Amino acid sequence: MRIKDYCILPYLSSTDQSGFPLVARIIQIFNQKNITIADSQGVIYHSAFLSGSLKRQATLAVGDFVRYEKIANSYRITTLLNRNNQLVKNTSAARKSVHVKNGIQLIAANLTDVFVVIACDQRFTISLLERYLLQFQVPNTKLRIILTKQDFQSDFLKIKQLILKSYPKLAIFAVSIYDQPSFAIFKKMLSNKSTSIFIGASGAGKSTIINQLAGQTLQKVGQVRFGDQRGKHTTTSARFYFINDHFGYLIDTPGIKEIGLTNTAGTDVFADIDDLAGHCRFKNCRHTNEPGCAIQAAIQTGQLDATRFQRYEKYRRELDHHHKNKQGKQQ
Ligand SMILES: Nc1nc2c(ncn2[C@@H]2O[C@H](COP(=O)(O)OP(=O)(O)O)[C@@H](O)[C@H]2O)c(=O)[nH]1
Ligand SMILES: [Mg+2]
Ligand SMILES: [Zn+2]
Repeated sequence: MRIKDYCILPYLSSTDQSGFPLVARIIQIFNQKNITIADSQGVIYHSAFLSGSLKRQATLAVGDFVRYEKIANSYRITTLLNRNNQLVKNTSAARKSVHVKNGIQLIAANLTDVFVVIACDQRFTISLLERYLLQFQVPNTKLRIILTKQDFQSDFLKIKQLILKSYPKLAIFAVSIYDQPSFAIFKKMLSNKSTSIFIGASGAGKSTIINQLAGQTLQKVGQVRFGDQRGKHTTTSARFYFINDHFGYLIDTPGIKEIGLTNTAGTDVFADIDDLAGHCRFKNCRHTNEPGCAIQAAIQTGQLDATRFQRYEKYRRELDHHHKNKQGKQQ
């Protein structure tokens, strides 16, 4: 059987850092002095802490690769290694913690798969979906939409129709606890190389999915999932799980309330609109009533939905506002 290496070994060989044996992965963060890390042999160390300079310089997250050293009976994290990617969200600028800096909350790093979990019994809007797609499509990951509670049949059909109307090419997967085989879709999507994150509102069914995946294999191989044994039922910070090689590493997260946009690089949600804008007669077209505006023309012919374009403009203003604020703070 393969050892649980927390994807440290492939990371080291891809970044040519094999000369540094004391590399670990962050698997849970309670605070700066209480961080759980795992090494490439699968050994877990509790209560690791950040070095003074790391405390000042960096925000850290679950999934980060770090260097550490042993000090007496403790482990000091000394260096944050380069990230392949990171998943972040906007948060109150007043907050400060090991995950938060300048109003940006770091949720997790070094991911391969992002699962946006949306429940059919909760309020759904296309704008909510678009925010997920814009904010959480991070580089080098695959983003997928999971509709949970498919047993709420009429809501499920309504939501699915709504999504496909605006985004006919989007892959949507549906699960229900009353339909055990529905969870088999994850077997095809996950692998022993994956580090997957589940994000969505509180009550969306994120923890249920992870429990379902664990349940199936727990019965078969009797493996126990790890984590602190304090028996908290609700997830208060992002948390790593290993169930078996099939599923790689899974990260459960607390419920997201609002998705403020900070960064939409790498997303193609509005590629069609960007493309149209490139065909306007004037480079600085504001797409209102300028002659030769390709966007207004597309709205006239019904090719582009006017309300979708309004939302696009709203997201753009929000992003501009965020970047201006951020620049202001850095000066
Ligand atoms: N009807 C129904 N309820 C579900 C389903 N999946 C989860 N739930 C329920 O939804 C509630 C929230 O689930 P949970 O996994 O804790 O959500 P989380 O906050 O996203 O982790 C729990 O009471 C679950 O039993 C489902 O497929 N159908
Ligand atoms: Mg949960
Ligand atoms: Zn235009």
